[in-house]
Amino acid sequence: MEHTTEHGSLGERAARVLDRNWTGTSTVPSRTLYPHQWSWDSAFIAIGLRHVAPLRAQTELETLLAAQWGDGRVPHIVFNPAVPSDAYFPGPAFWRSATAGRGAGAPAGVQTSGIVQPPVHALAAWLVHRADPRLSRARGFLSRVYPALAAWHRYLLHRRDLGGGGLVSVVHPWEQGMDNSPCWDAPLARVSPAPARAFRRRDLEHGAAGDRPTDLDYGRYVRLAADYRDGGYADGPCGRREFAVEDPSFNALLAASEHALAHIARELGAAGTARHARAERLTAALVERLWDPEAEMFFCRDLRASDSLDPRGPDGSRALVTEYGVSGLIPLILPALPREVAAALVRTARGPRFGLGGGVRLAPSYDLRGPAFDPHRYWRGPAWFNTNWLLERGLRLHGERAQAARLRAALLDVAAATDFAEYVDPYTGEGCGARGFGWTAALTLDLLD
Ligand code: 9YW
Repeated sequence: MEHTTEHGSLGERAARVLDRNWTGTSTVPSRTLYPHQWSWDSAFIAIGLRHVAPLRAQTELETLLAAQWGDGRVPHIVFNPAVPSDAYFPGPAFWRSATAGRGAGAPAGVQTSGIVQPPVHALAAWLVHRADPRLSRARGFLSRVYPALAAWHRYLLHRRDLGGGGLVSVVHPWEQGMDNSPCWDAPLARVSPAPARAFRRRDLEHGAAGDRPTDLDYGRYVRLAADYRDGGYADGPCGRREFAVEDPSFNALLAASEHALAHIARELGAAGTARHARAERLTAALVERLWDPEAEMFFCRDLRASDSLDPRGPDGSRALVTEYGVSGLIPLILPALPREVAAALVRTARGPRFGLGGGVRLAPSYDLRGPAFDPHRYWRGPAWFNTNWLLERGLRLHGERAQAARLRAALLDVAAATDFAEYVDPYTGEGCGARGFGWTAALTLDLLD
């Protein structure tokens, strides 16, 4: 399809979205729904911005990392002080980073949330550097971000290996980024929701209720976040969580970013070998702990479910949440994935649950045949651009060129037709949620390159 209209080429339109969403130091995901800086959004946005504004791409990541906490965590939201503090819930008054996060080293000069999001940043930093190495070297970009990225990974690997098996756990569904995925239904069912009168949702003023998480889910999100905050955002032995899940996508992105950190280290004159080895260990741990060879899928591991089970006994596998979320396909981005695992994952992606072999425009966020599938409700079915961009990369990496080319073409068509929607109906490509969405525009630019 020709991507030029009377409004300019698709690339120009995408660049205009990023211009409109730029605040001067970072890019908002959406002017209406999400008016602050979000962590993994910024990484994807930088990956696209590098093609049209490399300096802004570097600044995007530097702004985020300037809000890093003393313990190494990179917060999932950095609040823009110019935006009214009640524009988004939960806002700065809920998280109270400067006071509640003091023990964990929250910065004093900026307000942030206290949870994290997937570590796509080292991968983004490496790709941003490669887009304009001369500018990057002149500004000392990599040497400035490297220590922060290394501390971020250290935090995850040392403070968040709650299962002791070499993988990171998320302690809130928002940390993994796919907020209301059916993968969280079982682990969340144990959490008693905060009463509806205790908070006011602002998202429903900007998005259709049928496209958003339910009130019951929101009550549970608020409860979990408030408990974490009230415990001083502590992750140590005394910070035992009600919700702790090892997620395939989060850990795969960490491994991919660890490979990227190895490249960065080499560029800076150090050996990257130890980092590559760590990325390979993470890949091996993913396969050992989350891969189900019969199902040909990676699943989440619910650590609290395994508490009551003997992990060595036959029931240990019950701790796997056998819901087919798109998260379970994302390890395809890993170069060290065993060949038979990669081949099986491609079969699953092309099969009836995700439909890439035929039947959908883009891969859904959840099993087309699953009982909880809903083509419009956020992460319970709709297709998202960041996950499909990752799948396109994974397919290419593992030699599935024709499948990757089809997916790339579909992504560009759907982005163009929906004015860069936040997410879409996987069957029809009909746009849902916000328009002019940051990572949709950015990843379009990246695919056009
Ligand atoms: C919310 C900003 C964020 C994304 C998440 C997505 C959503 C925030 O928006 O969460 O209020 O639900 O689920 O992945 O980073 O785009």
